[in-house]
Amino acid sequence: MNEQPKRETFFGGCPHDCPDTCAMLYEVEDGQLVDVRGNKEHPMTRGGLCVKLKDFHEHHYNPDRVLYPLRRVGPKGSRQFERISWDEAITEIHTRWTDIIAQYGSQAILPYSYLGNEGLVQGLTCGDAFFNRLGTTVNEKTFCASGSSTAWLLTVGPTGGVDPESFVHSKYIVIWACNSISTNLHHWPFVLEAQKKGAKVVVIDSYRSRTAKAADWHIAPKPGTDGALAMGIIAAMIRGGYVDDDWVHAHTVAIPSLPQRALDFTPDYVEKVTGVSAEDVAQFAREFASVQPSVIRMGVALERHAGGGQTVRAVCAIPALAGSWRHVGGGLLQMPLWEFPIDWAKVSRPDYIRPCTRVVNNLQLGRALTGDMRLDPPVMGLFVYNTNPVSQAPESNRIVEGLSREDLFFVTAEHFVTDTAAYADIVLPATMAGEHDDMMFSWGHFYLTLNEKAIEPRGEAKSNAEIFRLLSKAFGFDDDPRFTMSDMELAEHYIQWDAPQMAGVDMDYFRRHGYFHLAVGTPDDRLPHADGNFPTPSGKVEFLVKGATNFVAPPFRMMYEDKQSGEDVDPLPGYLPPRESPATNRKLADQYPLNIISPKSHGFLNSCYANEPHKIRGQGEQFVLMNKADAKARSIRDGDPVRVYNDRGDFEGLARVSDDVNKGVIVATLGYWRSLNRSDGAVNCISSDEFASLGHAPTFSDNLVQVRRVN
Ligand SMILES: Nc1nc2c(c(=O)[nH]1)N[C@H]1C(S)=C(S)[C@@H](COP(=O)(O)OP(=O)(O)OC[C@H]3O[C@@H](n4cnc5c(=O)[nH]c(N)nc54)[C@H](O)[C@@H]3O)O[C@H]1N2
Ligand SMILES: Nc1nc2c(c(=O)[nH]1)N[C@H]1C(S)=C(S)[C@@H](COP(=O)(O)OP(=O)(O)OC[C@H]3O[C@@H](n4cnc5c(=O)[nH]c(N)nc54)[C@H](O)[C@@H]3O)O[C@H]1N2
Ligand code: SF4
Ligand SMILES: [Mo]
Repeated sequence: MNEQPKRETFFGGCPHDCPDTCAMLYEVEDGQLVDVRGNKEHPMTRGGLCVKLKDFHEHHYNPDRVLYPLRRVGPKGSRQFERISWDEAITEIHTRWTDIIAQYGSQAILPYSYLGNEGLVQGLTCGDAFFNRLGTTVNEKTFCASGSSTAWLLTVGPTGGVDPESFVHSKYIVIWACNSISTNLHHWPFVLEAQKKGAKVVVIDSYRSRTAKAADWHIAPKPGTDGALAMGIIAAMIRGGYVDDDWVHAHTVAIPSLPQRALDFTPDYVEKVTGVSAEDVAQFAREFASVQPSVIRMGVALERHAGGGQTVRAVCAIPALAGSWRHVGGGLLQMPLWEFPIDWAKVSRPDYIRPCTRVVNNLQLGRALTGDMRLDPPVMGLFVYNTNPVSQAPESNRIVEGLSREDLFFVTAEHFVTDTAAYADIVLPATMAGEHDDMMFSWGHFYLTLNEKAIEPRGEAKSNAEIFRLLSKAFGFDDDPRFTMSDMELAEHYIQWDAPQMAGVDMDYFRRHGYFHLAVGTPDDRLPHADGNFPTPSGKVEFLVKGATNFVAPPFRMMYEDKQSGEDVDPLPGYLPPRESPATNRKLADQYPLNIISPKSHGFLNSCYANEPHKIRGQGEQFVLMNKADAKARSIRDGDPVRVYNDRGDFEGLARVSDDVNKGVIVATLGYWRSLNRSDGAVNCISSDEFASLGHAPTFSDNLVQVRRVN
């Protein structure tokens, strides 16, 4: 008689660096993952997964996965590896690092990670405690949102802002530099519901994205000029008499200095800088103030130019001036992250950092490895996990040059031999989400989500946390119980269970329900700042901050030194122009006249899935979106192969000629693997590793290039 296969269901949370953090269910039959679906009961993510994750169970069985520890046998980058055992791998890492420490000191080792896995246990900072104890260089992790977070903390403090689910109550919704339909899909139904009830949806984006196409009104400022636009809106609100004076006087700091500065932003000047007409600016100011509740959802892309932080501060002023915080569904949504009661110090253990330890930022890996940073000691050992810098970090040609160094001992933990892992001396096989335990916070909603191990790891894959347990044991760190806790124990250890946001729930609650909406008010009644109560020093919105120095917000930098860079912050919000634009760098623009923006691909999650043929088919080959006039001037027709280049590098793609983008701007989306593109290049070959003004944020929208047809 045939026995029915045993079917079990486990709770999951999408592991990706995506604001949605979908609640999932793993379906397991006879130890095999047979399906992964969205959890229909989850109020925000409602049971649908995106195109990237719709076959997530099959992703676990991808035949290209790294399943065993590998040692390089060919030249760096040749992708020639031999299988070795875990014992051999850990012994070799221990021996090589011990030698490096003896010869150069422990700071010659550089850990390098990001949010490729977003879990508390397996994510961003899961190796920090180990590396801090070892005494390595500290890795500052500011790929994303550190500039806007710094601006946010300075202006409104660590508040979670508006609940994304409260948007159903909004009457005027502004989505600013965010392509929700691709990048924040599960927020979109809430926007649509409001729209159906009569709300106006405005998208402010430098090109006509999918989301801009679905909006009632698309405003298209030139890349990196949003600060001027925001200041222009503030000025128009003041000129038009639309400011909610009572609320502003009670709950903000800076009147009258802000109006004084704003009024310098004359309608003509703003129109000239941003390309947005003075009438549109005035209309926006009037509508945003008068149609309440009005709300702004800020996208990460707002920070990606020289003046990114200042831009975010200026945008933060708009709902305050309009009195939007008075209403449920009014105010600002940046990252709900700040409400999560997580003890980040327990995660990354800054107490182990030795005084005067140096810091290397993620965005400047190429400089660090090639010697341009003049590091003493040089980086001799590199450990990369949860990130794919050759694809995702700027100046990627310099990174490849650095990773090719014969004297660099490079270890990575990965799912695939990515364009970064191709250069590794040792590749360690990492588990996928269905194969390990974790707890997911979210930067797009207020739910904590449990991720249960549903199946045994394939091959010999181990979770990141397990890899760091093995390394801790090799280095004799297991005297600290933190280094021997299981993955689930770590999850429990990191949460501040007695915080009011947890409302008395415990781990058992998660085992029964899978997720929990933090006790921060419900979407129908959350009204955090109707009466001020901002978690700033004054308790008010701080348009004016005196004596602040530039800093990087935790968790991007784990409280190492709060105020490290020392430059003073401009006390008022304002407009700091892009470094690379025809208006600000004429000489560079003569050679490279086009501003490129490189937003997220609809069909990839950063560089994940960009190696799967069916996902590449869905997303389409690397394209370069350009305006008809720009194409014509270069004899480029739709579909032609083109090369995009500047002094930093080049890449090729197929031209897509369209009115969706204005003259002078081109768009090429991110994630494509350069090894799979038509030339050995992708967008980050041309992007700059200079920081933005606040929070050491990247400047991916602040790059000039030229384009020509490839024959
Ligand atoms: N499908 C998909 N979803 C993702 C990701 C992915 O790779 N793929 N990645 C995840 C991650 S890590 C993040 S951070 C989020 C990011 O999600 P978003 O915040 O939506 O970021 P982007 O898609 O990079 O850019 C959003 C929009 O900003 C526009 N933009 C760029 N520069 C400017 C500018 O200077 N001014 C204005 N007004 N608009 C500008 C772009 O044209 C783009 O349409 O998405 C997450 N979700
Ligand atoms: N030009 C340009 N560049 C950008 C951006 C842009 O808009 N434009 N966006 C920036 C932003 S917002 C971000 S967040 C970064 C993202 O950059 P990355 O964090 O580098 O993003 P991913 O491509 O997702 O890389 C994650 C890697 O980690 C691996 N991984 C996933 N889970 C695990 C795990 O559990 N263990 C281990 N060991 N490995 C795992 C995956 O296989 C993948 O190779 O890119 C930045 N780069
Ligand atoms: S990538 Fe984002 S939208 Fe897709 S399943 Fe994961 S959390 Fe949901
Ligand atoms: Mo990101």
